[in-house]
Amino acid sequence: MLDLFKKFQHGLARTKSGLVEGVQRIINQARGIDEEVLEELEELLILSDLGVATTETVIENLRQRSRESGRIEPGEVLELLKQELIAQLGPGGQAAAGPEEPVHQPTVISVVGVNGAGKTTTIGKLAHLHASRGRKVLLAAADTFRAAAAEQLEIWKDRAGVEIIPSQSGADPASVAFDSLKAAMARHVDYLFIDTAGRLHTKENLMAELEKIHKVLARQCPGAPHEVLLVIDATTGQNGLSQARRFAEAVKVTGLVVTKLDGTAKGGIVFSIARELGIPVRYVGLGEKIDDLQRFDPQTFVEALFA
Ligand SMILES: Nc1nc2c(ncn2[C@@H]2O[C@H](COP(=O)(O)OP(=O)(O)OP(=O)(O)O)[C@@H](O)[C@H]2O)c(=O)[nH]1
Ligand SMILES: [Mg+2]
Repeated sequence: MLDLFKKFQHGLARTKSGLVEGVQRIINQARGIDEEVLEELEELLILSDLGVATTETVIENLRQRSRESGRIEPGEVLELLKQELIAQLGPGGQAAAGPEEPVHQPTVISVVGVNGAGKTTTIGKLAHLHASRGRKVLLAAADTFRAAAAEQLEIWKDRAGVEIIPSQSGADPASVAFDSLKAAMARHVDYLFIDTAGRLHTKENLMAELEKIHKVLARQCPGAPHEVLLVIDATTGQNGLSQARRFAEAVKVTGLVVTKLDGTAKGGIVFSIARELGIPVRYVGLGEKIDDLQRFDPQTFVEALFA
C-alpha cells in the first residue's frame, strides 16, 4: 500500500504541484468557506482538467455542506474537498471485482482504444502482473492491421515470460482471436489477453471489427470476453475523453485503464473520465516499464494527489 502510494505520488508529481499549491493558497487566505473561496476553488479545479460537470458537483456539495453546518473552518476545507473528490471517483472509480483472480478458465480480456493509447504496453504489464503471481497467461496478437504490432507484442511476451498466439500481418483479427481462445481452452490458461488494433481506415471499420472479435469469442465461450478494457491516454485530455466515449458507445466496455499519468500535468482528467464514462477505472499507467502499472484505488489516488 505504501509502495502504491509512493508510486502514485511520484507519477502524479506534475499534476500535484498546481492543484495542491492552489488549494493551499486559497485555504490560507480564507476564513472558512464562503462564495469567494468556492469560486476560487471552482476555477482551480477546472484548470486542473477535472471537467466542468465534476467541478460543479464538487463545488455545489461543498456549498451544501457549508450551509448545513453553518460554518466550515479553513482547516476542514482540504479534508472535505478530498472526500468530495473521492466520491466523484465512485462508482466510476470503484475498485470493483477486477480480474485480479481468474473468474473463468480462461478469463478473456479484450483490450481496446485509439492508436497509441498504450494497449500493447498495458497488456505486457498485466501479463507480467498475473504471471508473477503464478497465473498462466496467453496473448493474442489480434492487431493485424499494423505490421509491427505483432512484433511489439512478442517483445512484451518475452519480458513477461508468457505465451503468445502469433499472427500474420493482414490476417483476420477475429480468426486470430478464435484460434487464441481455442488454444487458451486447450492449455488451461488463466488469462487470455486480446491485443486489438487502434487504427483502421475508418472508425466504423474499427468498431465493426471489434464487435466481430467479441462476437466470435462469445460464440466459442459464453460470457467471453469477460472484461473489455478501454485504454485512455491521460495526456490527450478532453479530446481523448471524447474518443473514449465513442468506444464505450460502440462496444461494451467493463473497465478503464488510464495511461501516461506520469506524463501529464493534468491528472484531474481521471475524474472527468471516471465520471463521464461511469465505468470503473481498474488500472493506471505511470510509466513505460513493465511494473509501471498500478491497480486503481480512489482513496489512495486522492491522498497521493494532496500528500
Ligand atoms: N510515459 C508513459 N508512456 C506510456 C505508458 N503506457 C504506454 N506508454 C507509451 O506509449 C506509446 C504507445 O504505446 P502502445 O502500447 O504501443 O500503444 P497502443 O495502444 O498499443 O498503440 P497501437 O497499437 O498503435 O494502437 C509507447 O511508446 C509506450 O511506451 C505510460 O503509462 N506512461
Ligand atoms: Mg498496440
